Amino acid sequence: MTNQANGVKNRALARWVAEAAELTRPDRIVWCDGSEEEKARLTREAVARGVLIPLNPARRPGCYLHRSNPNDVARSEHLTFICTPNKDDAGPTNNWAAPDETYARLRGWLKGSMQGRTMYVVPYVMGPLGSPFAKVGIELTDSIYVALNMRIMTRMGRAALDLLGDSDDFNRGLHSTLDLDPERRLICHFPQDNAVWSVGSGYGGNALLSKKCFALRIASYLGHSEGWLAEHMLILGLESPRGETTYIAAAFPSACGKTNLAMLLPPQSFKGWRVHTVGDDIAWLRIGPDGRLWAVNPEAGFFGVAPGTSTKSNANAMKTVEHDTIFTNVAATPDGDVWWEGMGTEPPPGLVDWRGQPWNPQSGQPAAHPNSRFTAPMTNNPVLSPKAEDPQGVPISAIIFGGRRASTVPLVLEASDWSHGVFFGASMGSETTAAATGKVGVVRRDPMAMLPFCGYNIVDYFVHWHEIAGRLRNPPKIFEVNWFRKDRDGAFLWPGYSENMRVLKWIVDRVEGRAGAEPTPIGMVPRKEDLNLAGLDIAPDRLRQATSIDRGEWLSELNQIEEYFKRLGADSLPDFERRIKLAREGLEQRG
Ligand code: SAT
Ligand code: MN
Repeated sequence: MTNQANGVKNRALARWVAEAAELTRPDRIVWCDGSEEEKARLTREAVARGVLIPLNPARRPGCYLHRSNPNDVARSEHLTFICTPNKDDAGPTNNWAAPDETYARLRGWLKGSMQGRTMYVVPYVMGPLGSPFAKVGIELTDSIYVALNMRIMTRMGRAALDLLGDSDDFNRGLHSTLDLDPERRLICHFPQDNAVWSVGSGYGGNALLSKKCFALRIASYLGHSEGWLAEHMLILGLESPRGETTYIAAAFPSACGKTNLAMLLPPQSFKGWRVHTVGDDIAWLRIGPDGRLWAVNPEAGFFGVAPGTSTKSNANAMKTVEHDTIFTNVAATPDGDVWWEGMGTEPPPGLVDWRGQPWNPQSGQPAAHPNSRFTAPMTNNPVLSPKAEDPQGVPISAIIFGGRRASTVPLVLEASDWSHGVFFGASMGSETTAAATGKVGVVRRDPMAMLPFCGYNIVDYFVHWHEIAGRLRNPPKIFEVNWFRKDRDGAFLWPGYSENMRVLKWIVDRVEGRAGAEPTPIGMVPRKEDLNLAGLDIAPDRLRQATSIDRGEWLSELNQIEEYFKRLGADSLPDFERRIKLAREGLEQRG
């Protein structure tokens, strides 16, 4: 076995890599340094092995296509485990397994699993370099695709080893694709050890251990004990024509438009308004010395959903993926470009589908997988915030919770205070999407969009959210949004995309105390005159439907929320009980 661990002085790291190699028996160990030379070398090798297919450099310079195993196209939540000594520490929303048994079982699977393969040692930093938020992870992986994606998604290489120094405080990620057999696929988290072992999958959140595994599940656990929050939130800066920027963090479940909102282009009538992206998926939030909530995006790239991304839905994402991007499971055109459903162009003849088969438009099958993705460096984004690399992060003035709901939830609601906002987040629901394996389109409760990502007991997580308030001197206002409400015929009531700017503007105006609102038993809603609707062609009746609170729908929603909290064991949280009671009383009085 060759091992280029030259000059690696960190003994804890060297020892751990040696242990993992002893178990998995790779032919070679390659320590990634993050250099351009290394990127070129790994890319050449991935191309030679058919892992990456080069795209036409005239159309997509520096871009590659990867086709995953068709059985491995989304996160596998049923195979994702939190392994804590006590089952109760994982709580009612997580799959739990005992740490010792799980290590033993995985060791059995991993024995010799890297024979004939290379083990890549991928050191990375989450959070801006020099930031008090920054944390180091090391992923050991036998997937060259993972190593190349990690290079885009994180600050990968030398910088991480430099930051680590001789400390043993780093996330230990061990990843092997084995033979991609779903019967031997498990994604296991050991919060007490700051470790993740993931086997049998090479896809996205299952395999890029920096992302959901470390930056959300493990980090939420660390945040709980250290007094901060790791959240499934985009971060954006909204700059007014006067040059004042307000920062907003927003939680939505996977594949509900977080990337689109984070890169939003305001409509024509909003002259001088600009959105800047700080992050599109994950936020680490801490209370600053000024008593405000400060946020960084721990990632350095975007792992965005391709289908539905178009010049209309997200012109900035289309620019972001013009170069130096890895596409996964999209369709390929005969001239070496990419295509997906909802790209806004007709499928060209001769298209090859995500499986690598000639695509037949009559087949009724999509050409790109619904969860096909692009991995692009955040610096490709034309509206990247100048604060994206700021070690201190950005001060958050508003938090948004959002889901995909065909009915009931209005376009936007404002909470009366922080704890009311925690109730919004804890009770939110969304229709399921293709981002996780399972049935698509059924409403499931997804507290704070963290259901698959909270690495500890969700009831403790709610309490942690409540307790944060006690230390905030200037808490952000909290809102709930729903861009996806439909009329009786199933048509969307609100145009969405760029027009969501109108809702963001109202939110900023509410933060500044400039806009009006109407109280309802559920929360504050904007009246027609409170929203800037200039240049928007929407029938007053449709706007009314989009923003209305239906008594019957909400009485039944509150029953469902109450039942859900009971199932979690969160019904005894005094504030939740009070919120439900107040909302019910208000609705009954409305008659
Ligand atoms: O596959 S990922 O978990 O990285 C994407 C997502 O589901 O948000
Ligand atoms: Mn996500």
